[in-house]
Amino acid sequence: MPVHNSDLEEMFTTLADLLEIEGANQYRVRAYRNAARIVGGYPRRLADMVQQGEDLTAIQGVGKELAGKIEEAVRSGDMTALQKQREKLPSGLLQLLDLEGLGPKKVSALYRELGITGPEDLKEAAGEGRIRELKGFGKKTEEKILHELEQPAPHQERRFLLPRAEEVVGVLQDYLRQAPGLIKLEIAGSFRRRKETVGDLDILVQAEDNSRIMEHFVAFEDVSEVLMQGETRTSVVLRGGMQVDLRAVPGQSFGAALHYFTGSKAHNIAVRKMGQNLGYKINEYGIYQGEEQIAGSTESGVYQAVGLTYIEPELREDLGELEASANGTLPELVSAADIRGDLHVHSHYSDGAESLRDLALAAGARGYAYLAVTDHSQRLSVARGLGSERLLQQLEEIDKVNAQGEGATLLKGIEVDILPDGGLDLPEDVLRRLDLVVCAIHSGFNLSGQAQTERLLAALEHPCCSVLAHPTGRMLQSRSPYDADMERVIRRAAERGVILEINSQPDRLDLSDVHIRMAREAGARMVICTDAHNAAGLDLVRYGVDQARRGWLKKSDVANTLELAELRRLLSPSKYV
Ligand code: DGT
Ligand code: CA
Ligand code: CA
Repeated sequence: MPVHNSDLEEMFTTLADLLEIEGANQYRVRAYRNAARIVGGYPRRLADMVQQGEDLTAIQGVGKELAGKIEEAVRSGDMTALQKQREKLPSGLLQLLDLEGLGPKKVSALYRELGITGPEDLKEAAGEGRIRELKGFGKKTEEKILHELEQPAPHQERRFLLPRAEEVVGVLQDYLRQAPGLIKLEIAGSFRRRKETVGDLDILVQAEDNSRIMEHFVAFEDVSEVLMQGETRTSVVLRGGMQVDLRAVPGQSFGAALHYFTGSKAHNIAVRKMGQNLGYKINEYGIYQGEEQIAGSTESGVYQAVGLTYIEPELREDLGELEASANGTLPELVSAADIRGDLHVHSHYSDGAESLRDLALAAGARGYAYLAVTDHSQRLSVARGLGSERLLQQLEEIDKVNAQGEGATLLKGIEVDILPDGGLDLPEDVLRRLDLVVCAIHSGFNLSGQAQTERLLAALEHPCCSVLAHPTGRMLQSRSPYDADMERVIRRAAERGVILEINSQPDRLDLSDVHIRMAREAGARMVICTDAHNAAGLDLVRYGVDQARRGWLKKSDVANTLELAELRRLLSPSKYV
């Protein structure tokens, strides 16, 4: 059974959650959270490294103990430490973590102070008004909990974040390529369109012998259920719940099928309509005029047949891309190679893993010209946020690292908390000493729409605010965006010259594609950042780039495609208006 990096990440996260609920030493909890982040963001498959006998302690942040746990998990599929911790605590507690607004700290208080062991107890206690008495909870929280518990479990189809889907694709693709007689293989569907979550995987093959491919596919070691097996289509469910549809098509239909199964459905329907207007019939096998197939072996042939130029998969949502293609106004989309640096990265001064020098070197090794160090500010004490004094020390060290001239140039920054009233968490005279000030909300997610909007607008008025990070606060699959009027916020940011972040963390991807378009239309500048907490995290930038592409961004829309001197010019005026 392949153990993916995301499986390891989940194990360490659960271990940290359980320890935190139990009230274990904060230091241990944090160590496992860091472990989760390291394995989750690691660019190579740890399972392969274990199998090849590589030394895991060579990975930054992985010591002997962690390496042992990873090896155990890869070999056995579980961790003894996690099993033990599971046995210690009621299993219902983990379910509580799924409720919005309940993190391990709150669950810990519920368990240890009120003896709540699961959703049933929680409902009872909330009904009796006992939750509001607890420190850190209030009447509002209690009402919210009750409300959530009373909702019928939402009938939600299960979706997977992109990195999770990529892991599966990586292993499965390698496996399928070993199949006898395989000619071509492409991944289609929402995965190819780079949507932030994927419902199921759609794989297309051309093969000499379809049934042999299908046999090979269902024999994949991770298949837990075969939903249907046919000559041209087979669907399976993998361990972990992901469905994979495999379709085999002949070469003369490969382009038409790739187009059809890439979608989106709305895009397909619009293209088909264009074809119909020209008197053609379009389906997943080809484009036909009467009985004769006039296109379909290549995807670009499909577009050409209906009078369009090729449309990138990220744009295929029927949101104007057909018109733009017909008019020759499709944007030349930004690409990962255009990115010249990262403007939102954490070091070991706050909750990151890396030293300043190592960050500069890692960024340099990626070919970046610059990297802004933006640790948390003091208010975020759980992340060891910096006060003025430590920030000033950091600035001195940045000067020293830059003076050595190795790697990328470090820029002086901070990820400063936006306080509930919209003020910033550090004095203005300190902020003025920085190259850029990344402003973000990390608490008070539940303010009313009006209060939250005003808070964000107030932050934009601050003379030092250069970037608004993860502007909507959404966490995919776990936290809704704040209640705020994003249209107003985006418009004001554009007017003030404040840059809006596209945060590349795969569970954030914030701004969303919709807000990116809104921002582009408002004339706002954007920046694609990783919010990395270790060097490997810099790789996540590609998810942000995908998101930017889905938002129709060109290179010139994205500030961190600029060379350093140009970037400095862009950043400095905002400090002095
Ligand atoms: P997902 O899996 O929910 O993340 O999203 P998709 O886009 O991968 O959707 P999926 O797997 O249901 O189908 C793959 C593609 O097949 C879809 O993007 C477009 C095409 N398709 C599916 N059903 C229809 C349909 O009824 N009409 C048309 N024209 N195309 C369809
Ligand atoms: Ca799909
Ligand atoms: Ca599908």
